[in-house]
Amino acid sequence: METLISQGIIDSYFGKLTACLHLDAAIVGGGPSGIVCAYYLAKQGYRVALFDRKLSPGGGMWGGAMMFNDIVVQDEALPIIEELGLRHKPYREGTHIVDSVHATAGLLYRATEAGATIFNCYSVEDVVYKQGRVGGVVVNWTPVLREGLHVDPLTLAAATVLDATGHDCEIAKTVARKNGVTLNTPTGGVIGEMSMDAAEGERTTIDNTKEIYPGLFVSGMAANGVSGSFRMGPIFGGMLLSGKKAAALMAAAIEAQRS
Ligand code: 48F
Repeated sequence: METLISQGIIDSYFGKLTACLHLDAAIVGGGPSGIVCAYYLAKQGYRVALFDRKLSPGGGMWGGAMMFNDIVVQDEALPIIEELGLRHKPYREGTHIVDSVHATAGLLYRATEAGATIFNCYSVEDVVYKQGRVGGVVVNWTPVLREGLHVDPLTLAAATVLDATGHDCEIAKTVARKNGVTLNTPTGGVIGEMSMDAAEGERTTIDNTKEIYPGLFVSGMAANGVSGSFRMGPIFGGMLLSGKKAAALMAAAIEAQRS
């Protein structure tokens, strides 16, 4: 029995990993924008994997605000909340309250049910960069990086890569720093986020969701971070709408590469 259990996990896990060696979309970061993007792409039949460095993907959504585990979403994002089947209750002035644990678990469930594969405990430490295009992700175990062990990574190819790493915009920073390239941002580099303006931050998160370098897209707080826009705190409509917009942009880019 003991080795049967082990064999089952080994067979299944390496089958899953092998199936992800050539992806349509590699999503870096399992916060709300990344998970929603994974859901919409997987639902359309694209081969999608999401990588999160933590044991429990979900990013900044689990904890609500200061660990008060509720979040706020606005009317504009309600169609996504309803499509995903998340419970919500109306609040005031066009806003709604969603239990943050229910919402995060629900997003993860719906993305995987749609066909996205989630790899937890994976840190994306670099990208594949060829002929002026981002074409995959370079991954390693989070514990390897935390321990500072000198262990080489694995590489997975992807037609599109999403930086959904939140406030730190890690992938955009890595691409700019290592390759000396100009990004599609107001300065050509990663500007870094501004202080709190919830309404403006929500609006610009969606505007800033775009392809910032051939093959590399940004969503969520990373989108505002690269373009130097405001943070917004525990209101999540912009994150959900950003993930949906990223999925549409990436689907178009995948189709363009296929034709
Ligand atoms: O920050 P995060 O939740 O991303 P998001 O989708 O949402 C932002 C909101 O949660 C909130 C906010 C708006 O209301 O301001 O902060 O922009 O999640 C980012 C995820 O990326 C993972 C990290 O563990 C987190 O779960 N991550 C970051 N860098 C890497 C990574 C990396 N290099 N490799 C793998 N995962």
